[in-house]
Amino acid sequence: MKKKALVTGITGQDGSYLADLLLAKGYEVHGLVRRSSVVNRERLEHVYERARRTTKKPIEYDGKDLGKSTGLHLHYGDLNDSSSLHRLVESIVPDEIYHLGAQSHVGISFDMPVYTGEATGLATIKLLEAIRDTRIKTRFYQASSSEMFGKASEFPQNEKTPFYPRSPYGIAKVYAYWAAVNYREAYGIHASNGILFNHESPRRGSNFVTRKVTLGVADILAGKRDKLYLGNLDAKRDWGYAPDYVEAMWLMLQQDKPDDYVIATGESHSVRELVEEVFCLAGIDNWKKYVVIDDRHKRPTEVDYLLGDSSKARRKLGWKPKVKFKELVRIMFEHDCKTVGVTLPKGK
Ligand code: NAP
Ligand code: F7E
Repeated sequence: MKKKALVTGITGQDGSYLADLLLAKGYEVHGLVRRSSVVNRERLEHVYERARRTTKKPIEYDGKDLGKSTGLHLHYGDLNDSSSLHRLVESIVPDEIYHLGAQSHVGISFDMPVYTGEATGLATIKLLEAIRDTRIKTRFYQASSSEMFGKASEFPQNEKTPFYPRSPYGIAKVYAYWAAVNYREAYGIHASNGILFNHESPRRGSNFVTRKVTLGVADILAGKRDKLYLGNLDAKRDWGYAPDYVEAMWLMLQQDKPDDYVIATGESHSVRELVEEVFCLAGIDNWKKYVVIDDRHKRPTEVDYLLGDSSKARRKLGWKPKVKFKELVRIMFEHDCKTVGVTLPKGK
């Protein structure tokens, strides 16, 4: 029998890569999608396209079930609607639940703190309650974040580093982290936290800094704009590649015992280094001519420096990152140049 997985946040960066991975492994994949006025399935478009090619039939684009032809089933629901979560858990009876859905933008969480608390924090307990109430035997993955370390007290950060969140997003993730630990201890639920450091890709949302820079510089190369507005260039992050990181999520749920794992590259770079790297690939020497510091992109409290120690995951899961900073930046920038129709300068 095919294994069944339920993925929240399937339309997001990680959800779409995880869907690719699970479909390739032969899973029946169920995704929770929320209603919006425009049907938003861009990151899953290649799955639809494959189904169109193999069935040679047009696929109705109503954003719903494509199950038979793709193995991918989409269900309407919302993280803030516990009845929809309960119903899905009860009707699908998934072997594995990957809870990736969240209001995931740290800067925006200062503008929407209550909503972020509900969608990023409380929703985890709603899903765990659905598992507890239905008594199904499943394995649960919580998308925890390096933002929980925030104003970190030690470098690099590992599973034992104390949390000091610096945003409503970070606070909500700490709540969700402890919810997963508590339901594991109180009810014996197989719940694991992946404490993932920043991970990026060509599917990254355009208002996260890596994608904003690769898209922005591609636009500059194409002559579509001449300025890039950014906030704090001094912040340092441990940036990895999203497809590598979803593999770690899957590995966590294949373990007999649930546990918590840091997933990171072990390399940290500043936003300034990111900017320099992308402008260098574009063959533009004087990046300062194009970059404008805009206070609107600064946060009331910043996370200055993150660096992850993923030795536990390397040891116990056999996981390690395949793509590091320079290659990641190149993958993203090449993709964005292609999209706007420019080629990288010779020798780059
Ligand atoms: P993302 O691209 O922003 O995707 C978030 C997903 O959550 C989207 O599918 C979004 O749906 C869905 N969602 C948001 N609010 C919802 C609601 N109320 N009801 C139902 N669905 C909702 O985030 P990501 O980068 O893939 O990250 C995945 C998870 O890992 C998130 O929990 C994030 O906080 C966490 N995380 C990310 C990183 C990272 O560096 N990427 C690191 C650590 C942890 P729409 O498409 O409809 O908006
Ligand atoms: O910011 C600085 C900003 O928004 C990175 C999420 O996936 O990773 C992500 O959170 C840094 C910050 O990611 C701009 O101040 C400068 O210091 O790309 P970001 P994030 O806040 O680290 C963690 C692990 C998650 O869990 C989150 O879900 O870059 N920065 N100028 C800027 N950031 C943005 N967005 N835009 C700027 O113009």
